[in-house]
Amino acid sequence: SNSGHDEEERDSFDDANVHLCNPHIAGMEQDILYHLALGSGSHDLVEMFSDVRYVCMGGTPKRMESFAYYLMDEIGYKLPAGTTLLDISHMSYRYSMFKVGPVLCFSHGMGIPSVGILLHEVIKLMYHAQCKNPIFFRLGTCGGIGIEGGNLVITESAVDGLLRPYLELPVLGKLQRKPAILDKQLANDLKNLRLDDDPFSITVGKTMCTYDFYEGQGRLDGAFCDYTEEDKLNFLKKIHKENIVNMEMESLCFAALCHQAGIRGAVICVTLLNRLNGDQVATPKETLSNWQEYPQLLVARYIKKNMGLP
Ligand code: R2B
Ligand code: URA
Repeated sequence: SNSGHDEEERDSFDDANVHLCNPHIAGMEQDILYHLALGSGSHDLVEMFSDVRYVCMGGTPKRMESFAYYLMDEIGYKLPAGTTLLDISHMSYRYSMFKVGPVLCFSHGMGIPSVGILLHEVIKLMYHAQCKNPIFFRLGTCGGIGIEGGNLVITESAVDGLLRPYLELPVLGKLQRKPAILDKQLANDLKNLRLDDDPFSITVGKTMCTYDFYEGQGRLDGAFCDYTEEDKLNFLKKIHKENIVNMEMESLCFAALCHQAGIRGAVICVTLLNRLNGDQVATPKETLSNWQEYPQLLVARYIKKNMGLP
């Protein structure tokens, strides 16, 4: 059965605020955002976050911290002399969070359960803080399918390992399905920001989101494997024919929860390898870190342009 509000319901929203599809929150005395180490009772969330317009998330705390510093340069945001960026969620020991003017950067960990918990709390944070029309970005890594390492993929829509375009979640003993729809306009706007001398290509296509990095992505190099290289290649070629151009582990949930909340979202991933040529991530660390700056470069370009900065 389907869940969440439909197009009609969302179109009836007459303001830019983030609305929760949950009648219980408004009646709560306080809401504790446990994994962010924030709360509507303990913090003035409007004072702290109402200016947020862009929410950027990626797997690791370090990458999101360096993205925050990079953004600071790009948008000309200055910290008071002698200070450093604060990890606002450091007390949670779960996720990291850095704020640079209108941009909030989070780490989301690996996989659907981790990004899902974060999204519930960040969407509620947007609601409590009365943020207007925030845009969400996931900046990540992925395995390319027919795309060499060091190139960008922007997700047009996400599917699960059975090629189904929704997130399926057991709720009260029944399977609930949330459609994994992303903003096509936003994906194309991002793609159009590519400059001729960028060292990467940009492909807009479908993303397969899996529950595992090894067997779940058809790798031959996990601790277990009961299929052949031929089985693997047949599958990868089959999904490639269906315009699936990469595999990663969060897009399905990211797309589904953004869509249900009526929030525009985009998933921008750099390929670490072409899965048609292998399974191991063998590229030197130094090169990998350079590649992981490519999604950041593109998203920073989008934010600058959107803010009306040169
Ligand atoms: C991409 O990279 C991680 C696995 O290495 C996972 O979080 C993902 O989606
Ligand atoms: N992340 C994934 O999920 N898969 C890959 O192959 C590379 C990065």
